[in-house]
Amino acid sequence: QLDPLPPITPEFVDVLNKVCEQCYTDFAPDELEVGVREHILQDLETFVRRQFTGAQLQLFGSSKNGFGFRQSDLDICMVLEGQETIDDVDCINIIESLARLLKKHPGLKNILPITTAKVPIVKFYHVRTGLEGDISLYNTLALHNTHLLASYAAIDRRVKILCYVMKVFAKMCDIGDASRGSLSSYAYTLMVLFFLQQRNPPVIPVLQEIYDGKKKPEVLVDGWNVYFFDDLKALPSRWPQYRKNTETVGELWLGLLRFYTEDFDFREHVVCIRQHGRLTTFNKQWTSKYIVIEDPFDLNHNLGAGLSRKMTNFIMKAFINGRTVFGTPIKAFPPMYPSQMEYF
Ligand code: 3AT
Ligand code: MG
Repeated sequence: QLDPLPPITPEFVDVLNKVCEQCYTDFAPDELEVGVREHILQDLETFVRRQFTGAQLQLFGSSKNGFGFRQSDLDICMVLEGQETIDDVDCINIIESLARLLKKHPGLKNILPITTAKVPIVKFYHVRTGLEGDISLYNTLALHNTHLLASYAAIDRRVKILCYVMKVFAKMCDIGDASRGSLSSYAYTLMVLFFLQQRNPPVIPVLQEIYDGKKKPEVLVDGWNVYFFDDLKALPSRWPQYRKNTETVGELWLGLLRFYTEDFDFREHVVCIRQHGRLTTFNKQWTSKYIVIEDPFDLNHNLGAGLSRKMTNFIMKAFINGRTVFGTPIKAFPPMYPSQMEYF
């Protein structure tokens, strides 16, 4: 029941390219803002060490993966020096006492421990910058998936731009907030990366499938193999398809919307960035869900698991509308209103 799309003229590809580039320049933080985040982190670490000697704080998520917005939250992971892991009871206790400590920090407000979530956190609001943030403990896999996403972002400028466009699209269509029953930014980023790996010729490789010798190296974290090829300087000689794809971001963006509405069979296939070969919902025994996105490291984790049927339909409709809007030539898209910009 998809509308047929008219042929895409070179002029319209130009418009699409401009819209995509604009998304990136409007929303990407500059170096100053990156510095501010590091500064807040340092200050928090010093403060937390008053009570937790040997505490080490690290930024992850979009502050580090290359797809951050000016107003993105601060995702912080805390570990204690000399301690490898933590059990659930200790974790909740530390989160609660961390919350009590942070309440004494003059620069923070709205301290809220959340101990019932799968990953317990303390939420906070940083008054001077207006940034929100949360601290989790031993969220080691998240540090690794952040590094994986950052590596993909560093391979090709188009990766970065498309991930921004996707995040803006998701926020604008109201389909990008996992805490309200839709999908997280992380999930949408995985969808973009998967599309870029499946494109012919591919824009990016499958970094988890590049290694020396016959067997994939094993780097175990929480029982999962987090190995991936991260020597990006060596990539051109290790990946024969390097820079073979010469499409523009505009073509790729429309290509992505068409891929997820025309080609990809959600009922049967899994969005899976750790292997190039097809993975089916049947393989994973995840047939009861319509949107299935496998975490690249925690293979038991389906990022679409929390979606209701209604939300799934809502997300699919956003993609179908997106395909029509971005696939129908007009002279130019109207500029965004400042009030819409502030939304991010
Ligand atoms: P925003 O710019 O904040 O929207 P983000 O990439 O920082 O994008 P989140 O703040 O939602 O996304 O998440 C922070 C990081 O936590 C991103 C990823 O490393 C990890 N993460 C988030 N959701 C999941 C998930 N469902 N499974 C595994 N890791 C996750
Ligand atoms: Mg974040």
